[in-house]
Amino acid sequence: MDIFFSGSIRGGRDDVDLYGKLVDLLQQHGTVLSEHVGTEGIEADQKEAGLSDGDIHDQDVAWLQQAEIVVAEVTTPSLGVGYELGRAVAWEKPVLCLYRPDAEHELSAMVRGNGAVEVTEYRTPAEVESVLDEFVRRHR
Ligand code: 6K6
Repeated sequence: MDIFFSGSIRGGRDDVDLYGKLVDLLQQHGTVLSEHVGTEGIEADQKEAGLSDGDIHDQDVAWLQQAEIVVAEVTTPSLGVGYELGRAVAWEKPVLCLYRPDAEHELSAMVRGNGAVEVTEYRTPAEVESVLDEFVRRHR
């Protein structure tokens, strides 16, 4: 199964270690096309590789289109994550958003109020494991 994982990059990298753990969990179910979102130093790596913002946009949108499911960590607000969620919903992809309710920012109404998006609140990656299992099973 091809999976797109979405998480903040320029919106802030405070949660990068958590994204890495979520990517590890998702890799038990298939190929995480966007696994780089959970990797530290991605901006530097990609600048070194000579990738422009246009290259990154086009690659990510192609992976998003290819993916069978989309999982987003939405606790750190990010324009790019919001954009990817909008595209995924328009393509009628199954979308699961993971949100930590003790966070500084209240979740956007455009996510929580979106009937086409599932939102799960959690505190630790261990709590998400069974949610991911069940979400994958339903959309396989
Ligand atoms: C940019 C220029 C040179 O290197 C970079 C590295 N940046 C990105 N690389 C890969 N994916 C990205 C990058 N910036 C944003 N994205 C996509 O948008 C990812 O799929 C994330 O889910 C989302 C994050 O958006 P922002 O607005 O928080 O950056």
